[in-house]
Amino acid sequence: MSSVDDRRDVREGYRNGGATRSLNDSLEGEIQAFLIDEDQLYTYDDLTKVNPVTPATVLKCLQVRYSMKVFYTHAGCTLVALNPFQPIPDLYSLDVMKEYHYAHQPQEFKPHIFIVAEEAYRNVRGQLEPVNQSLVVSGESGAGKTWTSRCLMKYYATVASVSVVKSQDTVERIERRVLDSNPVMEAFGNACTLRNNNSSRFGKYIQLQLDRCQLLVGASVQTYLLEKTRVACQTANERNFHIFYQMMKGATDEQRKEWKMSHDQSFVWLPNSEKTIEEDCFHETVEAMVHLGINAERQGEIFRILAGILQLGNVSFSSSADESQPCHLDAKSKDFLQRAAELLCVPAEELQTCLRVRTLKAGKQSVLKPCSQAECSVRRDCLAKVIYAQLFEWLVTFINNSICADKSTWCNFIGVLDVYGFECFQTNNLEQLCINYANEKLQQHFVAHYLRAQQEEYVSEGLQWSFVKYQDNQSCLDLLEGSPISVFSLLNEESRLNRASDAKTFRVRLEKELCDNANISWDKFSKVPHFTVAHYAGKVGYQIEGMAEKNKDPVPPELISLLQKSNNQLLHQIFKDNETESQIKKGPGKTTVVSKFKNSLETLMKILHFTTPHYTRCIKPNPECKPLTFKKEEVIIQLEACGIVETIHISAAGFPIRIPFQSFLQRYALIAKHIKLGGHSVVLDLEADTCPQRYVEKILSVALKHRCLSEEHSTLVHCGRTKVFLTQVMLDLLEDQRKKILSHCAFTIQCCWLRYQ
Ligand code: AOV
Ligand code: MG
Repeated sequence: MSSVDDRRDVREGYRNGGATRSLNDSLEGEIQAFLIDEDQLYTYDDLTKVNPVTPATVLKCLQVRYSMKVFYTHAGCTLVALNPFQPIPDLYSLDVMKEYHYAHQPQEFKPHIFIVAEEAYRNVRGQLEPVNQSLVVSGESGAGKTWTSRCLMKYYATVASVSVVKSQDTVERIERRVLDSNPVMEAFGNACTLRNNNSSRFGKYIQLQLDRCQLLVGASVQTYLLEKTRVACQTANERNFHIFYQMMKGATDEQRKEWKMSHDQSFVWLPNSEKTIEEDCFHETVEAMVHLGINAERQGEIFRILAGILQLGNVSFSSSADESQPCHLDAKSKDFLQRAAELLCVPAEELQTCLRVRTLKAGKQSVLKPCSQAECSVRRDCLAKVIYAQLFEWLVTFINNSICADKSTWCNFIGVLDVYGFECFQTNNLEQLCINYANEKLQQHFVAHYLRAQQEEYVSEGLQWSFVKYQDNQSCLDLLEGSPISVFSLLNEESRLNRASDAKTFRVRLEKELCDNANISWDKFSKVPHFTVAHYAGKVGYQIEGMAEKNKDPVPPELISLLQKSNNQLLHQIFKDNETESQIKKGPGKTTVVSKFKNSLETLMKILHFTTPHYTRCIKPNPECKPLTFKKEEVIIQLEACGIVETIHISAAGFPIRIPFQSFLQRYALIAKHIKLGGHSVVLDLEADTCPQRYVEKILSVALKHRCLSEEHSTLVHCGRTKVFLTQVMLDLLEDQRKKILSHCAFTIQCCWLRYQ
């Protein structure tokens, strides 16, 4: 496994054309030049206020704030969240939630994830029409995405149900269920990795459904590609999914007996069980399952299936002397296999045969062929993976049925996206390729939605604007998913070929077909065939061996028919329709892992596109997950990778608020109308002139002339071709003026009315 230093070298090397940067040189120099008002640094709530904006100054500002235990900082339109790696008392308490929720201007409060939450909540109502919102939480593994997503969900579960109209009981149950979906999904879908003790091994987009009164009435979850390989194969120093350890540690004696899990029993698929982590809490998971409506009987079925998987992991095969005979099982393995069959409620004999003998179809005839030792192990692993993955899917469907509101009861949603973070290990395979591809897609969404769109709009609206350069990751995405030739298309082709995949030939093919793309490279002297992709967050080398097979993800039909015979009701139900499903889906290239993943991410991107996004960038301040430890080298890499400095530049120089001319006139024309010039009100003849831009300019110049706005303010607003571009300061000023005039009008009317009386 890679050491953290390995990883840093890889990533630094990438950004510096191969030379390892020393932070003590250039960067430190820049920081020194900036140290003048270090005392004040912690007060910069928004990095756009830091002057000058350079990677060094931004880094220093965050470091000082972190040392003062200030973990959130705005960076223009994004929020930067530094992981404290220790619980911070009262930071997320009910009182704090209320403070932000009831604030007139939450933005004036200290930066917090609740500002983002509240902004999205208020935005749902929209200025003209309600708009769905998406909260996109990104960052590398262990940066704090899942934690942040939980905070967001808790916030809405609290503030969106305070003024309850319906019976207290109904609402309490629904929020509770929505929140309870977290521990259950995390128990089954998270695991301890080298990067994070509670690493999400699946992606999740949860839509919180709001009714007309903006109350939380339900939710729906979409999950993305669970890393099911982990069930049967755990890399050194990593663990299997939490749920197995929770069972092992939390079971009662009776359950232990039922699940054939005695204290002294060790399981091959349960490595590092001596390590105790916070997430090992069986009781909490079971309680949450109960709240979600999973009854005791169903739970029993689930846990027996999981216990069966563990037994299966202890079965090992040894090759038989006679090749025409199936592999040999020693007495112990036979025992484990027997127990697995009992727990999975399938006939033991048939299980044995399925694992050791392949059925080849030749026309209408079937031929039985003994599997090699390696093939037997692959089939055993495959059985475990298919059971676990389908069980997870069943669980997600169950949760959705339990928390989803009827379509007629909700009208808008706030989506929270929490996917697995960027990963780079010493050995990376299809799992990492998919995870990093998902992160590339999100980065592209950010670049397209914010960096590029914002600048293009300035130009198209005719504003004076000097372009800020940013790292566009389109070419990396072209490399991975583009058409007609890309890593994915070649991989799919390789998976479709019905031959034992040859890693070396595949590598040569990649090299030949993709040599024009600068984002891919090869170390020709490396012993293991691999290719290296320059992702936006760093270079990652992917091992080719086994990739095409994993992408194909074949499940021997014998295994499915075996599971369909199970007397475990749940297992039977899960696999009942499996065959028909696979027949429907059949079609070239449609069923490979990357194709399915690509399609599901494309659907997600479409949803994100039609919502208003809010970005939170979680930063991991040190790779060891140590409390309150800030390592500049680690942070700077992440800041640069996600384009924080560019974001700040664009935000600082930009005008985040845009109001179409017509709306601007409707709202602010009264400012100019009510300014008295030489004792007379200014009359703006809005009907006579056809150019709305001129009216807007007139309003602004009148306001300026009459000192409602000062010269200095005039730089805070620009007229484009169709919209007025403003800074927040300018908007606040205009709103103040408007309010003053309206209250003055109200007062005048009241006086007139009294006089008239
Ligand atoms: P991730 O979701 O970004 O990684 P997590 O949200 O699981 O990372 O965070 C990792 C750990 O950091 C958590 O288990 C907490 O112990 C700690 N942590 C994060 N945020 C906070 C916070 N605001 N306050 C206190 N502790 C925090 V991955 O899922 O691996 O990409 O695939
Ligand atoms: Mg996570």
